[in-house]
Amino acid sequence: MTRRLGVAAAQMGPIARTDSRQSCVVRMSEMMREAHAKGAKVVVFPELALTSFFPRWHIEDEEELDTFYETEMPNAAVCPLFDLAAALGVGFYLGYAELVHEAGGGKRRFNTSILVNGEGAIVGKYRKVHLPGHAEHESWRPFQHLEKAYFEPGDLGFPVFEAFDGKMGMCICNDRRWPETYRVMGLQGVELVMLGYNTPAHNPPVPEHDHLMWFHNHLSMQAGAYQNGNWVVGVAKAGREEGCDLIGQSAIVAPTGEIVAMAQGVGDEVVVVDCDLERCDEIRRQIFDFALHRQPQHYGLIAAAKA
Ligand code: CDV
Repeated sequence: MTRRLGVAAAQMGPIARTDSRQSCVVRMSEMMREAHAKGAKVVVFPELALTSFFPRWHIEDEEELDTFYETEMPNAAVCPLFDLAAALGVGFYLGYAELVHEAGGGKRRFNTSILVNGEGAIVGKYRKVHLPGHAEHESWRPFQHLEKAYFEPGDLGFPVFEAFDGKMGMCICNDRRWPETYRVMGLQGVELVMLGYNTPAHNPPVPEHDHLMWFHNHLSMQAGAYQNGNWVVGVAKAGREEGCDLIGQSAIVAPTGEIVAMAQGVGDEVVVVDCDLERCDEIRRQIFDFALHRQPQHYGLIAAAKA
């Protein structure tokens, strides 16, 4: 028995600080059309796909900072993408910065992704749990990574959604490096984990790891796929963005841990794989049968607040 789902990794090249959301949506729409023509039913776009990766800048003016966030979804700028999805019958994963205005006048900020179905309706939402970087301006860095200042950790956990005739999960960038991310979704039977990333090729605190950035990217996603028996689609914003090199190598990983397709360059590029969601069972029954082999009485430390 097979249960096939055409999945597209829609890698994006750089987005300049002055690029409009509309121009990003035009690029994404073009890729959605290509993905559809290649048989895809769901298209995965990167993390923070509507703007340049703004945590690289120390932005003191709150009004200016707010311009990088979406206060509603969908909104006028992204409506053409939702409309196209509905017209083609293709769903998508989209990463964006979310600003929530609270009743008392407060603001909450999240690094968010949504899952949209083939009717153009939002069927899932995720807020990034693992925020890398730092909360204060650090002048020694060649570029900042202020996610800890510009977002709070997600408050939705790692939900799994019934969509596309399967069980879909989401995470965002740094989440992909943490085994707990996949395991919490694995325990809910996730079959396909979608994720977008912005990963600089240079890691200022540990430059001796720079040559390993590509390896660690794939290592994390391949381990997450194999150890939980699910597909992983990891999609980069890649290339030289505002002087900062971002890694590419967007990949689709089978539940066996094998990379079955990968982007070749660091620009806008669509990679499509016909994923058989039934293949999750191969690993879940034969290797990692959770019900049969897990020993959670020995795993308490993993969920303890502090080790
Ligand atoms: N956007 C990210 O979460 N980037 C991190 C970098 C800073 C290491 C990542 O894990 O790829």
